[in-house]
Amino acid sequence: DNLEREFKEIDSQRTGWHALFNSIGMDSRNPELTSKESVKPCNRPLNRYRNVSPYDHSRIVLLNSDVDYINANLVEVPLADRRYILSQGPLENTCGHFWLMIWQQGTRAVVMLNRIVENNVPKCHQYWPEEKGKIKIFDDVGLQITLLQERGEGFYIVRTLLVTETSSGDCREVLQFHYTTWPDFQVPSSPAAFLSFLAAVRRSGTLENEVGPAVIHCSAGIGRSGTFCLIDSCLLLLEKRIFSELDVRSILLELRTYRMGLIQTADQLRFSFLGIIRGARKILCEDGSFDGNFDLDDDTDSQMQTSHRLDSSSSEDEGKPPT
Ligand code: PTR
Ligand code: PTR
Repeated sequence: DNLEREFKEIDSQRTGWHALFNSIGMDSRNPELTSKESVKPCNRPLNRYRNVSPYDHSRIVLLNSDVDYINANLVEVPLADRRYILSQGPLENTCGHFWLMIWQQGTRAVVMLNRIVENNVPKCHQYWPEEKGKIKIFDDVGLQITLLQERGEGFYIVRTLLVTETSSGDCREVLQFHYTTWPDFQVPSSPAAFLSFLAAVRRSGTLENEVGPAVIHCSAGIGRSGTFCLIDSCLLLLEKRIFSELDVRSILLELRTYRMGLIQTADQLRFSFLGIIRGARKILCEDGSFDGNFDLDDDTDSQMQTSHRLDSSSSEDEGKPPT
């Protein structure tokens, strides 16, 4: 309720969300945290965008491999008992590293929030086989990936992939939840759509602590991926009733100490509040018992609609993949 009051208050001010977003800091880099590995000459070609680097302290280190670097961080929310790996969308020369990370970290799901090509610009390399039964082989890391199953759910697709270590024959199934309708620097069509996607990921059990951290990625792995993690972790904190009042801003600042630039626009920040409020209503409904299902029946609360669009000042600035 406090959150809802805060939301309405910020919404009522013409520059409210931009002001809040700016107060959190447009400058995505935390000056106290280093990203020395990412700028080493050997690692530069492994970054999709030159202005998006993993902090050294939380970067994922690849083991037993010629290359130990990948543009990905472990992002933790200790109070919610949640961990995620946030990663850039793989480049052609980092797809093997991406799968090696998944294999070594015990990951059970990949949450992909972008499309391979957006506005005619490649945003991510096709890192999984496109046809059922087909295999993609990554000799550089000794892994092969098979597409076992693919199920369309309208605005997202769930794929079952099999990761096999070529040398031992050991294998593990990994689910990929692919949200196909969320343009970069923008927000999903509605909180209800996003929350039903989140509920599907949660139901699979792949975000739980008994398995390795899920890999969340978009193109840069900061804007859309940050929005996903902020909503999920804030809802989890509410479910666990850790706080009587939830301070979304400070949770975001905390998340940003693990990976830079999480949440890229004022509109994504507004959408996060919206998702948390809508999700929290479901959690805190009637008897207070939460069935783990965010599928919402009504999405018509006019004041909460996303039709209130911010004229986002951020123009699309595509970083070129390093050459
Ligand atoms: N160089 C790009 C920029 O700053 O515009 C990097 C970038 C690209 C940042 C996409 C964020 C992006 O969005 P997302 O993290 O949602 O893929
Ligand atoms: N050909 C690359 C480009 O698209 O700009 C060259 C390049 C990329 C050079 C990244 C340097 C880069 O890293 P940094 O910005 O850290 O110097």
